[in-house]
Amino acid sequence: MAQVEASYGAKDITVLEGLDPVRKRPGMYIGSTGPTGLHHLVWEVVDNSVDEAMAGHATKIDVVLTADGGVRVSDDGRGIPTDAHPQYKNKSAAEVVLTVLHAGGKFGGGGYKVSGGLHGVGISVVNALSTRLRLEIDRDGDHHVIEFAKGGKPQGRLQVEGKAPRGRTGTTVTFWPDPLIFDDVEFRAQTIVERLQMMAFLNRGLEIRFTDQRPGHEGEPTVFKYAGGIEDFVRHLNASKEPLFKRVGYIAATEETQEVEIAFQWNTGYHEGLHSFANGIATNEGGMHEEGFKKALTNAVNKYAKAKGLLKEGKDDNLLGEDIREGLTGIISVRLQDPQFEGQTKAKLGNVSMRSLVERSTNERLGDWLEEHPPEARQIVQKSVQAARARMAARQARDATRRKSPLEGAGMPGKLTDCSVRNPREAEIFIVEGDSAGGSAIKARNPRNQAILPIRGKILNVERARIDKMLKNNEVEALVKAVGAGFGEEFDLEKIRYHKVILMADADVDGSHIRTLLLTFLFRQMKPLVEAGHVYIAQPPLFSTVVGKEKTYLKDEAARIRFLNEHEGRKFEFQRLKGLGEMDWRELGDTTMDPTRRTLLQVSFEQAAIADDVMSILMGEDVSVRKNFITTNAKDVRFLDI
Ligand code: 0RA
Repeated sequence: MAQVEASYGAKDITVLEGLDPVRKRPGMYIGSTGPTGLHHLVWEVVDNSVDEAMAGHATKIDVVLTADGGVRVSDDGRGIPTDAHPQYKNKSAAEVVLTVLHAGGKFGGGGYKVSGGLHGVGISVVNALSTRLRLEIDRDGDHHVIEFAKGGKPQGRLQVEGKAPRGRTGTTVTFWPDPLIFDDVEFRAQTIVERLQMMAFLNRGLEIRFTDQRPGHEGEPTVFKYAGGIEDFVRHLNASKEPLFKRVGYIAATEETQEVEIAFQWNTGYHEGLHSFANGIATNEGGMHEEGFKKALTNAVNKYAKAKGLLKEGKDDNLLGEDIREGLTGIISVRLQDPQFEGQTKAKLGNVSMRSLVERSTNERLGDWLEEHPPEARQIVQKSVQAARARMAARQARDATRRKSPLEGAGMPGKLTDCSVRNPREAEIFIVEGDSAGGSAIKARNPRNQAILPIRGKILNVERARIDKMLKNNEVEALVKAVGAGFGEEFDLEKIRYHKVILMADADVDGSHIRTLLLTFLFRQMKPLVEAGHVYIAQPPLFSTVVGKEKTYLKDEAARIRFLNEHEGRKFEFQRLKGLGEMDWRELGDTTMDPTRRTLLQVSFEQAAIADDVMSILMGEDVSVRKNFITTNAKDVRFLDI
């Protein structure tokens, strides 16, 4: 074979071992035999085609969930080599790739510059775990086909079955996962679509098409193709937010066998949204590429701000990385030979050489970018300065609170009517909307173990408010002090003064609003409290009616209907209770507070996780996104409105 640079054939495919172990211990190869492992098969096959695209030989990948439960992945690359393999005299290289563990271009020398790596267990693993696999290769003008039965047993040899369509080269793999191996062989279209979209973003210009042909799921093909690559990715991530400026920044650098590409844009929010990838694999634990970027970002922005006199001396002399990254949406994508994935979930890039490449190139190019885009640069600095000031103010506020109440139980807010019991396990606190309801609750409570904290009117919008502003709010400050365990990163679950924190508000719109705000605050600032199941929602009854001379309360519509059934033939007038204020204190105690008669709704962490998202949209600044969300997700939001 001629030694040209891209020459790569059967001889390069090295062989390590046979297929049997895969069926014996599937988990060792694909992680699990649950849904994650099942989808792993798809990633494995798609990754091979993406590698071919990354090497510059394929432009399109087509993924189909077939009507008969299979997955078909085709590409328009060079096609897996069909010539004889030197180590396996009468087998084609394609057969070897499909039947020998760890055989494939990735293990040879001159094949691809870079490859997925993490998922690179080889298509042979997919073959081993399928009941049937069909490989079709268009190459040298011929259409080659080979089929494998259960466990990857070849059914005959790779054969030419007619001509390839004119000029076409490429590989098509269709496989049917083995139901004896997997708990369930049903693929989830959304999981696949999301990942394909991510791959399309990370591989600028690559067209990835997905079609679901399963009965009952049939749909139009979804096509992902991004001429803007990771810049489009950033736009996509910021689409539901308000960008600080229109332009998406982009820097790229290549050095020998490694390259980096970064896209970034700030939004007006406060969350950091930095996502990094190595060879197209998400590195959720960060690593050297992220470290290099963060260091250089901090350095470049500080340098620019100082050079332009945008930092007031003495007041804000240094912006911290966290200040600068507030509201930053960024994608860091690196490609390198031999990526080292480390960390708990093998999602942290360990290659040290990446840190210096990313740091050097970011320092240089981000510096240039800031110089070339003065309005954007100024906005970035201004936002960072605000974040730095908020950070310092929050610290001062925290220190002040600590000085005032160094010991637990000391310095309780004036509005709190505390209980007498000292054991937090027995103690509960009702956060009550409105002073009048607060008054009733104080009368109705058991003073031994029930504390009351009235909260008045609208507390502020927690999602939009910064920590320093939030703490200055009297209602929030009272809540933090009463619970007694701090907030934010310093929240200490061990110190909570009540094991039940019960939100009690009206069943109307205002009540729902205050409940949502309080939940947002608790989710964001006292997460462990929610996680441990200490947060509850009181359920005041919705209806009352009179039977004889006695007033009866009914929890909800279902209870009202049950009541009517039980009193068949009689007529009742129901009063719809709007406010806690409409009940006298005895009624409030009997229906809503007395532990032997009330129903409390425990806020679960799953709800919390959803609510966290839900609320950032509900409370966020983008009205259209919010409206759209409420109309399309009314179901999920409902639980906040109990
Ligand atoms: C080994 C060598 C060559 C290509 C491939 C593997 C290859 C594998 C897959 C898997 C899915 N699609 C693929 N496309 C290509 C290079 C062959 C040459 O030098 O022409």
